[in-house]
Amino acid sequence: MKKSKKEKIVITYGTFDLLHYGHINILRRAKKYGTKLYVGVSTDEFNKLKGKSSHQSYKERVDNLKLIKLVDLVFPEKNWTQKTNDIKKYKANVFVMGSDWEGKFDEFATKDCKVIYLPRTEGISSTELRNLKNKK
Ligand code: C2G
Repeated sequence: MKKSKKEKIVITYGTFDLLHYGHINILRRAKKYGTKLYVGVSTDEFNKLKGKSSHQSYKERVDNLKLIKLVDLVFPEKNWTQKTNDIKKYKANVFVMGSDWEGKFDEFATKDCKVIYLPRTEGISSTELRNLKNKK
């Protein structure tokens, strides 16, 4: 992908099930590290591999993210190893994840792309929201 010299690409990944303010918070803070924010969304198949279930389908999760103004591109996350290629392909400068992943993606840092972890937002999670729905 081409990018202008002034552009600084931030890349991040997640399931983003039942999109909530914890997700919005990390996307907002991530965007501050650059000019464009690219989001890799776990496909339903990859979620199974991760041992995660989601209430919403991949398409529903992607459609919600596309409505967020600060998100410039949404693409599928299909496996653990694609990050090396994504960073190259999208010319990412900063790779952001929440602190629940602290240290897990350090291997993807390059001379052009740093990996940073931002504190998770307390008191909200997709799991809690799924549980609330199931209790109804
Ligand atoms: N997050 C957060 N605060 C919360 C909940 C989530 O900051 N209360 C962050 C997570 O730390 C992550 C992003 O929001 O950076 C997306 O979270 P999930 O949808 O739970 O993503 P996950 O299933 O952990 O997928 O290869 C990486 C994975 O695909 C991450």
